[in-house]
Amino acid sequence: MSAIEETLVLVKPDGVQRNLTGEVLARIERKGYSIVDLRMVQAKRDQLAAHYAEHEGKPFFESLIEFMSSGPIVAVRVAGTRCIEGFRSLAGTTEPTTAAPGTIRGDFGRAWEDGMVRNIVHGSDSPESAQRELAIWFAD
Ligand code: RTP
Ligand code: MG
Repeated sequence: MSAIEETLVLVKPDGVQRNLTGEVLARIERKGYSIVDLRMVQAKRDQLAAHYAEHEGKPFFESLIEFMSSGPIVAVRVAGTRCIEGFRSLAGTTEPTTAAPGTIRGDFGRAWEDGMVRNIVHGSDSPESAQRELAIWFAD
């Protein structure tokens, strides 16, 4: 039997700015996962650097941090059996142009002229990532 997991979902600045927060939350709830906690925050650089530590040094790292600081984000603590993998499936693949229709990124994301990947949501990719990331965004 699989244990109930928790995962971190972020509605990124593009998702908040386009009024897609409710859409993302509705999809989480319709899937059958629980929203356990939720907050809107203006991300600080040190939080983003910690959150995206695995990407430090990559060509897109600085622009990613800048994008993620460009407006408020919504951090969501989500619970459910196998919800880490389940939310990644709801989100779709990283690149929104080719993300499958029916997924959040496939339905609402697209390419932008500046080449920046704006893909509406983040979801933790493993139990270890989930615990590490939840501690960053729900620190107090
Ligand atoms: P996330 O962590 O945000 O849920 O996305 P992901 O697992 O699907 O993708 P990941 O490889 O972890 O990349 C993190 C975020 O960095 C931006 N990115 N830009 N080549 C690029 O310009 C590029 N590659 C990644 C995206 O915002 C991606 O979601
Ligand atoms: Mg990732």
